[in-house]
Amino acid sequence: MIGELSQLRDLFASRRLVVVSNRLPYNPSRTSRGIRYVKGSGGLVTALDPILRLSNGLWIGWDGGTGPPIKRKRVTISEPEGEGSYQIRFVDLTEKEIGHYYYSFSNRTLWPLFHNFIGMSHFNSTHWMTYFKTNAYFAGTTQEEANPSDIIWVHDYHLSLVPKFIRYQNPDLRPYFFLHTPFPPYDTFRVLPWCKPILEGFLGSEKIGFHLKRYADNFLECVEKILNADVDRKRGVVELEGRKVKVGAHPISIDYDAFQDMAMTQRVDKRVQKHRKRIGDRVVILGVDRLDYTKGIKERLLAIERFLERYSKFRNRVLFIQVAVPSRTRVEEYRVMKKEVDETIGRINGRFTGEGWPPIQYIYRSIPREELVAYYRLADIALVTPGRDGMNLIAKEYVASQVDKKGVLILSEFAGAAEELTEALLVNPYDIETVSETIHKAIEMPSAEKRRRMEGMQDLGRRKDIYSWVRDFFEEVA
Ligand code: GDG
Repeated sequence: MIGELSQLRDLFASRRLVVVSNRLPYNPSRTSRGIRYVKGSGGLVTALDPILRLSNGLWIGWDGGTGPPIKRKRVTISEPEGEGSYQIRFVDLTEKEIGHYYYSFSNRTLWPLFHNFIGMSHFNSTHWMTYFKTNAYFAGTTQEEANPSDIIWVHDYHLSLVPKFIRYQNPDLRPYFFLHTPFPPYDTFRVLPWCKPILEGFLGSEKIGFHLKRYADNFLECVEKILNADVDRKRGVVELEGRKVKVGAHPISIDYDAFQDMAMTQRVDKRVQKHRKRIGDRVVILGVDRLDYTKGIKERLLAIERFLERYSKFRNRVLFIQVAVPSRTRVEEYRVMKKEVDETIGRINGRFTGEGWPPIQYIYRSIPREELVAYYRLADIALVTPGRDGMNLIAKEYVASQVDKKGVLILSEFAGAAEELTEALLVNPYDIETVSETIHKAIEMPSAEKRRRMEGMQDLGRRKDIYSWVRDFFEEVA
């Protein structure tokens, strides 16, 4: 990692990094001592925060609208001291923009479609128009702030039109783009009435990154068939209007050392011991997700129920801890799903509590990173079973935090992470019977096999961390 960091330092010391994403990495919050900026907890923030600091960079985005209104356009983030600083630039959104651009077109049209949940996609031209205009607004703000010598990196499906708008507004600016979700197959993507302008939006970039080759191939097929553009699928190059756009696979990762180091601290150790005292020698199975229908939480609960039905000797011998972080609570599908999850947990706990413990402990909130790592270290089994997931960082964080190498990762074959974490027990999350059998297999697995599998995944995690992800993505940039 040291080598990678110094290479990144060289690159970004001469060229400022400007990140553009829907959400800013820090959210304003009112305290008795005035407004404080609180760091978000997502994977992208953890990844890019140190890199923005070393490049004295700029992050452009929306503050999420939950904190106090901010009158200033820009704020410098300089805490913690001694770790460099960077600026954040606010993009203010109106209620209508938040409703149409964010909650509707981004999260009720593109999100389900990109995850292959076509039936859940809503197609509404008013929402599309606001998405279009809001993307133009993000691009305008970027154009106001950036110089041709900057490296501009636009992120995710919310901002798919931004690269084209930036280039249109100022041809000297050369944006890069990364998509954090899957990119669906041609037959799914072509259902979108605005599939053409979305592809053209992506192609305003110098380079487009996806987690997997499969997603990049899907994209290239769509470009070829929908835009009739010149595509070299083997080299991953699109030729358009006399320009070449590179398209490639760059699986995102985590700050592996940071997770491992935290897992080894005394504070985490104490937390683990405290939990163990409470739980005794029960087998701990862990799920951690944003509460999202793509994450397969309902099916996972059914697999736990089936496991308890089939293997009665394990009743009162296992505890399933599900951490669910509230997400997109204004969207109807998310509210419906929350109700279903609540009811399913109630039913299973009612059915199997008997004289012993409720088998499911449900934590519906975001927990501090240290507590999360303690759960990762504690868990005998991590059940990471999304119905579809671009990558899934929880799987990688669990592996990094398993310093005792006693745990088993059960991973959905539909998570991008399954392509790298091949020593996990891979399952089809919709096959409830097999998932319940796999839980049993994980419990019975000999310690030597657990260790061997975990070490294999840890080797990979150490070699391919978040710093190598950024370095590889910008490999060709001088
Ligand atoms: C999108 C793609 C892709 C979660 N709960 C807590 C918490 N987290 C942090 C985890 C992790 C992140 O949130 C979740 O990352 P995922 O990758 O699992 O999922 P998405 O949010 O859907 O992310 C996904 C990712 O982008 C990156 O490209 O992998 O496929 O959908 O980092 O640590 N953090 C804290 N408390 C929690 O309760 N502190």
